[in-house]
Amino acid sequence: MPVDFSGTWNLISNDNFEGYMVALGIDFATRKIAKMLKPQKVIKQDGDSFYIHTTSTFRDYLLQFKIGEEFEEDNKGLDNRKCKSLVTWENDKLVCVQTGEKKNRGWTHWLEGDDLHLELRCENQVCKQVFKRA
Ligand code: VLZ
Repeated sequence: MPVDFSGTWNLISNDNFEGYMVALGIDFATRKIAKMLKPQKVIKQDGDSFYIHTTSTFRDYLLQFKIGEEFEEDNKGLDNRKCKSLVTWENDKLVCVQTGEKKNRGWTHWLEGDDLHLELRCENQVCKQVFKRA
């Protein structure tokens, strides 16, 4: 049985989101707003199908994908750069590689105790987020 990420999750810590946003080329004004946000994630996991909806008072981002199937990601409302994304299992971690203009772009989700962890990567920047069940 694979890990089940399903649920509603609230952000409790957000380390170096600023560096990650700078690496993505997010402008100053947007960064000032975005770093104050406490986003919530709603994850629905059904076999190999995932729905990850990140919501905040400022912007929302919806991602839907199947494990092992590459898809076009538009990053709408984030940096708006299109990339080819592929999500796979690496043991109990969900690993996304986002191939495009930005080097070393991707993210990893995993569970640790009752917490949901997320590492966001772009170029030489790593943002580390932790979420608790709502
Ligand atoms: O998460 O890629 O769970 O997409 C932040 C919205 C969304 C706030 C960050 C507005 C998306 C920010 C992070 C304005 C610049 C992400 C994946 C893994 C799913």
